[in-house]
Amino acid sequence: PLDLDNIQGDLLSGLPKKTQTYFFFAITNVAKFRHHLHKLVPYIKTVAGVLKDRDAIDHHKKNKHPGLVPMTGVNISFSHKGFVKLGIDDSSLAPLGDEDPFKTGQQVDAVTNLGDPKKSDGKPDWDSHFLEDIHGLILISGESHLSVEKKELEIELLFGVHTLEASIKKIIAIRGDVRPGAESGHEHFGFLDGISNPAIIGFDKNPDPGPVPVQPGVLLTGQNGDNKADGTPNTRAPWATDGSFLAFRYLFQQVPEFDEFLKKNPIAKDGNGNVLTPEAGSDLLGARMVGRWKSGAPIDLAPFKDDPVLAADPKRNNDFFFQGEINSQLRCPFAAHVRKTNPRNDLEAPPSGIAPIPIESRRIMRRGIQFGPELTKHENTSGKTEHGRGLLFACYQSSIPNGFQFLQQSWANNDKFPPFETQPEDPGLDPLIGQGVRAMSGLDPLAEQKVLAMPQFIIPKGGEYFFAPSIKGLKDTIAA
Ligand code: N7H
Repeated sequence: PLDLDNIQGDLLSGLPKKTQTYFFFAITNVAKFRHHLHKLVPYIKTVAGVLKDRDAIDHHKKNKHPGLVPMTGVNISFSHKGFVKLGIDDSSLAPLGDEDPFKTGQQVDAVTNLGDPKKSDGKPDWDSHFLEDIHGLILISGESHLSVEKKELEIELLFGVHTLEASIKKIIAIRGDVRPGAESGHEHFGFLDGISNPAIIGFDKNPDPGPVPVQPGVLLTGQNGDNKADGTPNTRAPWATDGSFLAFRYLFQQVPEFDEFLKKNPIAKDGNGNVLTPEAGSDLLGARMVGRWKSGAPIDLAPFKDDPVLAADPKRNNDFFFQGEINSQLRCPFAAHVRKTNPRNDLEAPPSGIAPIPIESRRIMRRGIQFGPELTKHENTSGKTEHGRGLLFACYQSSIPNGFQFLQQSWANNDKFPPFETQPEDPGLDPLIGQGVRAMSGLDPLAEQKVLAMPQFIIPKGGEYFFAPSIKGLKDTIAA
């Protein structure tokens, strides 16, 4: 069984949050840092701690108490540069050696593999904070700004920030917030997010119907399923087990521009030939780019009309496989964001004569939170972004080359993926996160071969790869 007291809480359960601060730091004094980190360990919320918090939240709701239960959750992770600074041998975390994205860091990976736009100096066109050497990331989540700000101050004090005792320097702290009111749980384009994450064998006791549960090692280092690309198990140093890699991306979203695009390109008729109003045609276009309606209902099950009841039913809203759709984009375009990033039966049950490709090792655990303000009236009328907003994208996996990097590079940025279709048209890039010349087919259900070009709606402005160690790893090795 998994040791839930040894695993950081965000990995398996997700820290409960209405708001969350991402605190990026550099280590300035190694000896002091170890001492301070030792004092931080009791603050760290484990999976067991999160389960207790969730019980408290359920109890609060059941008894119809007003407001939210005050709580915070702290987790910590380190970049390769951080381990180097600390003098810790992290080679077992980078089985690909000098090619390993954890070792090169995301700044290099962004321009060599992820396809991020770059500047004339060869560096990615990022917020300057992410061009600095980031050694670690502290996540602080909670139910209110007050709780999280208080906790952040406490942690800064603990690390002596702004004093002679300082062991770290704050590079940047970014606050994310769940969106207000009815938009809670929806990302800035308006789509419900956080529906599909892998269920974990031995941890999720009654997983909802959907993709098959994955071995714990898809997420956790040193567990069954923590494999190299060739399927053989990774060998991790003892301190580096029960941890997970955190791929962070600072992604800005062009929301008014996205809305304008939908408005300008409404789909004329649904797949049954019914004429759509311009609004309904724009909604269908958005749903076909994402693969779900804004409500969260998957278009594989509700192809031409939103179904809010389906969307709200956890027993049904992730139970689809693009079945019977091989070689067809009628219900869902091949390049739709959720089909690109989790192709389900496109690879696992391909057309007869082609060997299935298991995608267990490609599953990622998505966390993350929205940042930035709601759209202003002026942005709405001008159709132009005036305030930065988007997603603090974060996902966990036991291997970045198998997980995030693969999804971005080999799937989202690859116009020929998924590969087994015999249509004359290519699927195209992921319309949201694909880097390159963004165009996709399949948006018009009655003219699948028609290709629609689109601008960049999501702009990467930073990121790094981190490793979130176990509590034992923190106590006995990193802080020792
Ligand atoms: Fe994506 N969006 O609002 O359109 N994503 N995503 N994502 N995403 C998903 O099923 C979004 C990004 C995945 O199992 C949903 O829970 C936005 C990156 C994966 O069926 C929505 C951004 C990567 C899934 C969005 C963004 C992924 C997924 C449907 C950036 C990895 C699950 C909700 C600003 C490289 C697929 C749900 C599955 C779902 C959106 C980024 C991957 C609505 C706005 C960078 C694996």
